[in-house]
Amino acid sequence: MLNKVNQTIVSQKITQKICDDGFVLIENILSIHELKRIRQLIKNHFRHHGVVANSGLTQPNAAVEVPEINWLFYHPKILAVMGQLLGQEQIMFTSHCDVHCRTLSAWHKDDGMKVMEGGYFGFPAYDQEDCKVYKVALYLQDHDRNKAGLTVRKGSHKLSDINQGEEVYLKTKGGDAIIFDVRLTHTGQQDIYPVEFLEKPNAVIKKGLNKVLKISSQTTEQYLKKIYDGLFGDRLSIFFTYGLPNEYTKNFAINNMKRQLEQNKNSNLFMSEETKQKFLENNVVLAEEYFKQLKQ
Ligand SMILES: O=C(O)CCC(=O)C(=O)O
Ligand SMILES: [Fe+2]
Repeated sequence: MLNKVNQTIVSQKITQKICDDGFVLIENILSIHELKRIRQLIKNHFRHHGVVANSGLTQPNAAVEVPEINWLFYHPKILAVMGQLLGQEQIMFTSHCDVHCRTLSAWHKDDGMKVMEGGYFGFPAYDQEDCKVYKVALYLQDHDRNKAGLTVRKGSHKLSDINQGEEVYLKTKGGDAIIFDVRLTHTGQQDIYPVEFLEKPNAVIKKGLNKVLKISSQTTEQYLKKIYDGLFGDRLSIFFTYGLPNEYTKNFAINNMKRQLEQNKNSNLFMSEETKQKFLENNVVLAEEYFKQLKQ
């Protein structure tokens, strides 16, 4: 157990690290029991719901659409870490939550610059110090022996060019959390094969099927992805976002919610009264207070 002085040193270190590098990795934030529970809830959800995206399934606006997982958003350990990173007890929950199943990814930032004019902040906010909007990424299985977890570009939350910044692959175990600045350049699993030793066989199979059976490489990729998904299991992940209670976080939340609604093709904006109460009890203010303007 850490004593109080050591705890303070650890928390100062991670607060400095997220400011400098744009990300931190916190091990074992969920217990094995919690991990099992959340995996089951998400698997059940994707049996009948979700939006087809990035070669897999995604559920945007999961804070509203999947109320069964709301306990995660006021999980004591997650709130304690967010409070430390944001440097104050009162923080804001943005209502952003995307849940993914078997999706692929490419280098991007989550500041919405590719989604709308000026991005979710309304302008490129790479040099703004008060802009502290941090995303929690939970990968719900181990990624310490494959390359299907999160890769980030260190320090890139201060840079607009997505090709800049040292590439760092984050070896996570199920139950760990990565917390990163939404302006950080990052990518999830980019290739259909999640481990390096399949790179060559994959290329040979693709070429062979393409040449001999005249199957297009896109169709081949779809078949191979199914096989790899079957072999390596469902790759599940959850992303949700908090920030300092200020204009940056408010604008991020409102504009990000527009994107989530667009993807879901609905206008479900608000969490339940019970969930709201839980947040308030934990000193978390809700960006959804500002969503009234999104009502049609
Ligand atoms: O697919 C992944 O692992 C990354 C997902 C991601 O970056 C996102 O949801 O913004
Ligand atoms: Fe992202």
